[in-house]
Amino acid sequence: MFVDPAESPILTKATLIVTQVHRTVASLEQMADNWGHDFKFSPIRESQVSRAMTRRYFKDLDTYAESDIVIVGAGSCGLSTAYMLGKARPDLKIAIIEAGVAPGGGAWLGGQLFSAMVMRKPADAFLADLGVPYEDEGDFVVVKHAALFTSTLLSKVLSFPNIKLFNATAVEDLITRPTANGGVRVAGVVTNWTLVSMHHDDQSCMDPNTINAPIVISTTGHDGPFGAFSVKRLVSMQQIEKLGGMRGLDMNSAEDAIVTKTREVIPGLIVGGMELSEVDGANRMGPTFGAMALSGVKAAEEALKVFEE
Ligand code: AHZ
Repeated sequence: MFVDPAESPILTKATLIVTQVHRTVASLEQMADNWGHDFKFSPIRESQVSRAMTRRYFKDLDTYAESDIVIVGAGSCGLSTAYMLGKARPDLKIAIIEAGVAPGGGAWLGGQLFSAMVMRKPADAFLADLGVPYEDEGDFVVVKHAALFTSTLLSKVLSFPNIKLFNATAVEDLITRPTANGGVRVAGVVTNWTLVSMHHDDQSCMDPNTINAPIVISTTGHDGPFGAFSVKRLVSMQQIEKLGGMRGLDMNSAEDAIVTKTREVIPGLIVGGMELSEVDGANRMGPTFGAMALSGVKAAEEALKVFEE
């Protein structure tokens, strides 16, 4: 049967894509004709580059100074949280603050510098939703390279128009407000360039910046130079008595515990991922990442309850 392409939306779309591909190939071919002789980029003045970057960055700082949700830490849990939130609520302003230059935390490799990433079922549902291919090994699945998971997740998160990642920026403190019952709620974060945060001991007068938000989701990983940041601050703020401290490795109990315990630890502060193991004294799971993805899904659901009320 002959189908007129103009009559079929699928064929029309396919024709469009093919045309775009042809155009790109054609222009690359033209470019190749000029290698070595008069190759020319379009002209630019240096200040245009500077303004193109800084104008956008400062507009973002202005826009996200009042956010709906701040996610602290762009590891596997924080990025999974952001992905679910971005999909569910394009109307919310979501800022991600990541101390490192490179977002992704420990999820660029599967474990001990090996490439493959293991996720136990049912976390395969998250991979399927994301569109990351995997090999099915029965009770668990394997992504051929952890970087495929992290780069796919990152590219989807960064494509949401309502999510802004501020990397090379550290959360140095939490904004707090007193509650009616004499407690404390978290109402935002205090930020600084990470390089500045690392030099408070040898430089003075480097006051921070702030972001107000009714919900902060902290996913800063287990204790380390930056890790477990928010929950350690809760102890010094006397909002929790002491940390349980991450326990030894037990994959089975650790992953279940992290997902089960993902919650609002004090009003306004949801904690997910390995940061939680420090609060609750949960085991670590080592190189299995299903709990990070599903803790992110649960953290997003906990946050959305606030905006649905
Ligand atoms: O740079 C940190 C990392 O990218 C970032 N971060 C930490 N403190 C911060 C702060 N401000 C801004 N104060 C901060 N950013 O948080 C990110 C945490 O990522 P992660 O991969 O370390 O944590 P996760 O909980 O998403 O994933 C844990 C992965 C692990 S650890 C582990 C084990 O040790 O057994 N097993 C798994 C699966």
